[in-house]
Amino acid sequence: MRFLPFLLFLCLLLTACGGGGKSATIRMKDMRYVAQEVQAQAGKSVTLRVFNEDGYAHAFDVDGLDIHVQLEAKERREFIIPSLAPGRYPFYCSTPGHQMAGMEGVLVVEP
Ligand SMILES: [Cu+2]
Repeated sequence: MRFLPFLLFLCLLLTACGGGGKSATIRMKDMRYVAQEVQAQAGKSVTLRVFNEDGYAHAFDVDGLDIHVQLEAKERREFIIPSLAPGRYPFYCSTPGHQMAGMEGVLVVEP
């Protein structure tokens, strides 16, 4: 039972970390972003979960947040952004031809 205080502490820590932030899921499917507009709140940490549901690779690019990553088929990635300034952050897939085919969206951060 001597681990109990540690476990309680861990629970509190996880609650504290998880309580303030919000998460947003961005799914890629059939050569597009399933939700083309994703909302977040300014000044709070946001966890962006990006999931490539397609059977081929995509990219996830947000110039305004300096995010540029490749996602293999069925790959998931998570980005924790400590604090966002209000505004619109367009995202797109930089794999050649994909943005032209409609792979773009925007992260809207409300004040
Ligand atoms: Cu793509």
